[in-house]
Amino acid sequence: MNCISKKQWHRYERDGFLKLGKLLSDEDLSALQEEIDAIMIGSANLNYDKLTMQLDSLTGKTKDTGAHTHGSKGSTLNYRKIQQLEYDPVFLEYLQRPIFREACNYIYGADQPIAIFRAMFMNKPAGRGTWLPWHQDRWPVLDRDPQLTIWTALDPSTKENGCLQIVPGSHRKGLINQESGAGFLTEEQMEEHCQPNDIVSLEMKAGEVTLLHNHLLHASDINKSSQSRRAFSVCYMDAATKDERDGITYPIAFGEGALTSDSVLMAMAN
Ligand SMILES: O=C(O)CCC(=O)C(=O)O
Repeated sequence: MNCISKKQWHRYERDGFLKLGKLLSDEDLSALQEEIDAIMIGSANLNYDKLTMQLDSLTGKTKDTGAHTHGSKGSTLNYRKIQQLEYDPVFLEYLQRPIFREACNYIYGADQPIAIFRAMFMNKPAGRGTWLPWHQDRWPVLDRDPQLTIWTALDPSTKENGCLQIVPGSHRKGLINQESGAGFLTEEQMEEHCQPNDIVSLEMKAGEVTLLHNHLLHASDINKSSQSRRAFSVCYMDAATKDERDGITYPIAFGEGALTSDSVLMAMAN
């Protein structure tokens, strides 16, 4: 039985996003919150060299964020971004939920092998955070564009603490910054495509999940509140996607060779 109806998919195709509501029980939400805090503090049972971790900026400006490289940058909750979270058994189990397989089946075709382009924690620490400019999720190193990101609020996500801002329907414009091939817009393109009347603040309760088309224009502000804005976002792609850089392959979420908690524990030990 499918969890996502045809009517919902119709809305997704029209708007470029679809709120699925609260998929995490309070217990499961606490488990993810505790795990990410343990990772930041340095007490998680992990090989930190498998993760890439970036500290938040002190100024709210992207240019002032720390290096986004492998390994811990110290025991603090002031991280901006942590990637390769598929190598954490708690996050792996979550991102392999059947409803996410169902979404991938719809987008990429039934039972198509699916890779994880990015399993990412994105944080706006209380009273801090960094402005993320308007962009589409697109990477010129890939031979085709991934289509689907699934974004889970680990805290209430509000205008005050830097929730996602989106331009509904903008995915239908295709790639806007053709010249650079990257997803970030120029000043002129922002002026043209992101007028205040076009923008919707995607507020969500903790534990709520939203599907995002990767070409949907989105941005997020700094956090002006005392509530952190933690989120987990996973970009799922067709496993046949090739990265033009030498030696870069992506782990499998669904299909033959998919990561398991055992394979992750082994990878962590090496
Ligand atoms: O969480 C955010 O503020 C933005 C995340 C984002 O750009 C993404 O998931 O692609």
